Amino acid sequence: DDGYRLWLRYDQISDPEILENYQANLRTIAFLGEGEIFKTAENELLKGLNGLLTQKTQTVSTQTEADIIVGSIGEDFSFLSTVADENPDNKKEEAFIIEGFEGKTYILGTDERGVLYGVFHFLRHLQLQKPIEDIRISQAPKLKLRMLNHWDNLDGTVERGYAGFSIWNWHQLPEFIDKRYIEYARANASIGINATAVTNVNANSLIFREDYLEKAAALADVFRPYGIKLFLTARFSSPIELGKLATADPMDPKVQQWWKEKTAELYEKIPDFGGFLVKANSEGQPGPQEYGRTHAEGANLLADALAPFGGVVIWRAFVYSEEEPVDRAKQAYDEFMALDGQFRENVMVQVKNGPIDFQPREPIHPLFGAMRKTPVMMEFQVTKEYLGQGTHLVGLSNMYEEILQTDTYQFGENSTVAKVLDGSLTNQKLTGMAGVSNIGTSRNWTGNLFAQADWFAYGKMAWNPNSKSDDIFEEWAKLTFGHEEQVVQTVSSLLDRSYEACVKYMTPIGLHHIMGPGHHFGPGPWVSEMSRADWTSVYYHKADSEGLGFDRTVTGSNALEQYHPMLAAKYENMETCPLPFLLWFHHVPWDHELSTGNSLWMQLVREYYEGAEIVSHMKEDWENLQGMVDEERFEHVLMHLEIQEKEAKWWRDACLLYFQQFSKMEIPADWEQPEHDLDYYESLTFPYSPGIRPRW
Ligand code: BDP
Repeated sequence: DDGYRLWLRYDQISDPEILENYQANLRTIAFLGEGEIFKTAENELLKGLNGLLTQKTQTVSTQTEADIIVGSIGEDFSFLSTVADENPDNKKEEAFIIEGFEGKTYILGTDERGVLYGVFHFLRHLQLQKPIEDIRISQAPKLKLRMLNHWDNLDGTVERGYAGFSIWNWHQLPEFIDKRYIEYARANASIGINATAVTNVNANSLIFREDYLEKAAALADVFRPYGIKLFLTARFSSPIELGKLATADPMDPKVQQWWKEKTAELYEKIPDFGGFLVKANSEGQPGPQEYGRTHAEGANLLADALAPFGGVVIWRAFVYSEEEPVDRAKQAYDEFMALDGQFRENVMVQVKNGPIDFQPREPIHPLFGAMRKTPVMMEFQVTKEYLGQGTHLVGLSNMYEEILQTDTYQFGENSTVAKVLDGSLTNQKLTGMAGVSNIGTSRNWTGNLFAQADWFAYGKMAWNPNSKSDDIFEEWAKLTFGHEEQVVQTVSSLLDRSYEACVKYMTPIGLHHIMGPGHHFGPGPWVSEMSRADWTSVYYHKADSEGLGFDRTVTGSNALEQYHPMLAAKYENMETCPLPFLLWFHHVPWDHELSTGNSLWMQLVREYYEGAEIVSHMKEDWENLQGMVDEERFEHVLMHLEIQEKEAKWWRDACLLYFQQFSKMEIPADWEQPEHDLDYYESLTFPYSPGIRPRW
């Protein structure tokens, strides 16, 4: 089994009794609706049932003849409790209900997308072998825009992609439609994703040339029947590069006109185009600041061009200033808080989960809940730039959950990030989440098979940011590997333990940004020479003979003041700051005794060892599944776990040897000692590490 089918494996239901019950009760369907997306729902349901029940499901024209009725939520069905109970969710866009009533199963949506999501949910319900008699499900997405961001370049490479090349074959589009585009849309729709930005945020203006717009339009045509809207990244200097104008100044009427015309051309080709995703004045990308204009002025330029067509601008808050800041963690807040209230109504600000950059663990970004007049959207990583890239098994769902459930306190207690995102606290009309895609040309889509779980989990969290990781793990395990108990248990537990393990063997106790330079592969706490100080490791860990960690309290950069005082209070005291964030906020003496009773040095040593040890246990647990998982997937995962075990030790040994130079303290002599000396680790180079950022 090569994993190509993802979680959509419609093999025959394995439990014979359940199969018999489904076969007897799900023989005929009445489809009461029409439209392109409704048609997709029809095809998907038939395809899924035919596979799961290994029988030919019949389409019938009347409700009386039907076992399953697929249609719209409305008065005709007021006899169903899910329709009658005045649940406000039942009226929201994209909502669905599934209910069993007098021997029939009803799958109804508020709109076509709702029907499609209901159908996929029902198929999953069957895959999970749950009873259908008293089924009663009512769901609506909590966020409106649930999108993937592909960092895919037009030349076919993927920035920070570890699953091969881009699945978009720009060269052969628009004529050649790879079957994968359809499978991609299907997989996304099955977990509720309804938007995708197919080009890299480090953008190329070529995408706006007429022939490339035709190519993009061909993709949009594939996605439309699956309810997915296409977005493109907009390079701010496009009016110069493509339009041959002398400037891209947002206040210049010619520039404004250029964007208006380009946008109109786009909508002619893609009538349901979603809008622009923009990275500006960050890591060399052009932006409004070059003309003395603000991010808001830049975003509004594009927003005005999109407004007549209903499009939105997603403006990223991941910014770098020209001068190097005292604390990089403060930058986005400093720049964007001042602009709150200045953005047009159709602008969303997209904020990474933490203030630095997708580190293994970060506290929440201070903009969540603080920026109130602007819809703030989450940007999570699904790819694993700093989390083991393509090789390590690291279930990101626990990280998503940790961030989403963190209390911002911005509107009193229990103002979690999840609530900020769903707009309920600030009455936002636009809400959303973006995930940086981990998909590529690998046969199994994500390179590492277990990375499929991150794509799946991301979709679930975007649909409902209050989803529970444990449920997601178990569900993914069953959908992907079947129902055998030990398999389900092991797969779920690997996913569950892996995130904490990775944080421990890479960046325990709040360390961050200590990876290899450029490619970001492997440990590099010694990195000190880069074109910017805030790209080095020493800038972040600040190891010296006294201690370790970045003081972000009042005695240091005071980044803490960007948080609500109640949240800041949790972090501000070295004695009470939770250990996972200790070195993020404090410079702690090596011999300082922590709440665990260990000195900082010993805690660091313990955590690095513990992280590596968990990986060894994970590998052993997987080995015990031999014979219970097909050989191809078994070997695939095992080989990756072997690499991970080796690399976890590499991280541990390299980091501890490096920090030991400052602490001058010992690793207990009876513990496994580092295999090599520090010089060896520092001398390693990785010229062809995958996923590297190409020059733009
Ligand atoms: C960093 C990546 C870089 C991206 C950047 C971004 O190293 O490749 O371009 O984020 O998000 O994590 O724009």
